[in-house]
Amino acid sequence: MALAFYYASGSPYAWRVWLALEHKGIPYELKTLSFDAGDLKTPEFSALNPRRKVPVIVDEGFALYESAAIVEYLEDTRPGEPRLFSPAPRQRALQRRMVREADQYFAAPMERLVEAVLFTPPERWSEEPIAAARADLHEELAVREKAMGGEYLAGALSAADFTLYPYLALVLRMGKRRPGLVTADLIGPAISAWMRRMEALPVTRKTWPPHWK
Ligand SMILES: N[C@@H](CCC(=O)N[C@@H](CS)C(=O)NCC(=O)O)C(=O)O
Repeated sequence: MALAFYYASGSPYAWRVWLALEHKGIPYELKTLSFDAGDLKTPEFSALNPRRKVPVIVDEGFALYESAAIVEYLEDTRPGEPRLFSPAPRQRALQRRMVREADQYFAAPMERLVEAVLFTPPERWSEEPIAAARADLHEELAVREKAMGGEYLAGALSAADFTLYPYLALVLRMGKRRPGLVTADLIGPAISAWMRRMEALPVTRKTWPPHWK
């Protein structure tokens, strides 16, 4: 039985898992849910994730939610190439640290921006929360920019890249909605080049959020 993957278009957390599944070449059955249709509020879905959020996987009867845990589970249960984490403990630790940093320091202001820009109609946009979230993202991106040494965030393409990329892609998308949000000073040259590299990957093309096309 193929692993079931519960997904919703536009969720950066679900996108991370989709990238991981594709990267590792794990067969899966995509179960696309709709926020608007209330698919996440059904008793069936609540039984899989009482928090009623995507992503969720069900692997041979084992249901798991929280995207970072899912990615680690995929690597643990399907070890070997292609990898999501380096087998070398120090490199692996750096990749895990970057996953944690993205979740801790980038996702929070990104979510505030989603609330302030995507979930608020333009006529009710408020400058203060948008500017504050943008400033936090700017600070975090400056840290990433300085740390950028190679083609990917930490050695070979890894879970660290699959975590930050969807977050940043969502910020860029919000920039299209709200002029002045994503200006040249927000993202440095090294991170911009990394974004283009990530964008060109076949796994990214394949998993691009359907409603963004
Ligand atoms: N920490 C969770 C976050 C998951 C999350 O917040 N998912 C959102 C979509 S981006 C969701 O399903 N929200 C439910 C809703 O808005 O009703 C993870 O990493 O899996």
